[in-house]
Amino acid sequence: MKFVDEAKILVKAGDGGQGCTSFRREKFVPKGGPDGGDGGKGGDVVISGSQNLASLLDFKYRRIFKAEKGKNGSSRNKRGRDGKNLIIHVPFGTVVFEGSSNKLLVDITANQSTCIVARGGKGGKGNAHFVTPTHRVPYEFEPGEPGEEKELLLVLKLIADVGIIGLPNAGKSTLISRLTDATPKIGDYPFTTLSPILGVLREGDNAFVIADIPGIIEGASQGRGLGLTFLRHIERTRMLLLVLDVSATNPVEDYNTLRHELNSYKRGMFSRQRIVILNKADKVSEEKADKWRSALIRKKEEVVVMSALKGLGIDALKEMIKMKDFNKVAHA
Ligand SMILES: Nc1nc2c(ncn2[C@@H]2O[C@H](COP(=O)(O)OP(=O)(O)OP(=O)(O)O)[C@@H](O)[C@H]2O)c(=O)[nH]1
Ligand SMILES: [Mg+2]
Repeated sequence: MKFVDEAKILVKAGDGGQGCTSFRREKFVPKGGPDGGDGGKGGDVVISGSQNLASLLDFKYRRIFKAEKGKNGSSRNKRGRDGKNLIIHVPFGTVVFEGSSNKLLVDITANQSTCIVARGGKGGKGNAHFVTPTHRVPYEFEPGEPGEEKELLLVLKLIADVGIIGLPNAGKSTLISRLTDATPKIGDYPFTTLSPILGVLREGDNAFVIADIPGIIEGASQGRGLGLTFLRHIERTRMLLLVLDVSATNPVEDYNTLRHELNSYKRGMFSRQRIVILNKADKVSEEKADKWRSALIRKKEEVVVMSALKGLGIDALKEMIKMKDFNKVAHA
């Protein structure tokens, strides 16, 4: 399935129903008092989080969402029926902005899973409301109020505990396939992964949602490559796994690039918990791996040397993820 993480839609809440002008008809009374009922309220447009959705793809095909109008009032003081609310289902992690002002309307999470984004119009008053002692035969009625109409920008930020980040071809997808139940595409070329992938790592009673995103290159924070668009998906993770290819010319330089791009994307992105992974250790000598490991330890990093392809060091990494998360909770 194609992954879509941004969409623009138009929402229109229902207009209120019109009030009614009518007079009672009774035997021997040619014109009774006014009995025109009020119009019903227009339906609201509601955004609601759904477990079953993982992308905003549906919004590529349908962009206009209208809630039902309120019904008009009728005689015998009958109020028109209210319009039905229209519920738009979005994946958890969707942030909703008002298109015209860029104002944040709601961030759909488990804590706030629904929000009215456009309010239906009030129904108009029927002529029964306009009667006074000196105005016994009122013909006045109100039209319903129009429902709100808005352009919305939906932006999906995946909700994951751990984010995997690295230059293209470093072995990120191979790693998530080792850590979780995910089965991503793996290829011996850069930009194999074109959209984020989620997997779940179960460790005893703990479960971590892990996100693998497309590779980051120098300049990603300025929009180069695919990086910037996808950095938003690791914006909210608690922990980062920085994957470096230990057989590259200079893994420490790659580390510096990642650090720079993350910090330029958003301040504080690099200050969260992280583990640096020197991957593809099967391709280099032990001395070489040790050299880069020491260089990164001098930068105060916690480092795991491993081979995602051969499955070496996976258990140690799993343990470290669990311990780090445990420590964080213990110190919170
Ligand atoms: N020798 C060796 N090769 C590996 C290792 N891990 C991954 N590879 C290979 O490196 C290549 C890239 O792996 P991917 O997992 O697709 O890398 P990626 O970081 O997800 O790449 P992009 O999605 O393009 O950014 C594939 O050919 C993998 O088989 C490893 O530990 N050792
Ligand atoms: Mg990949």
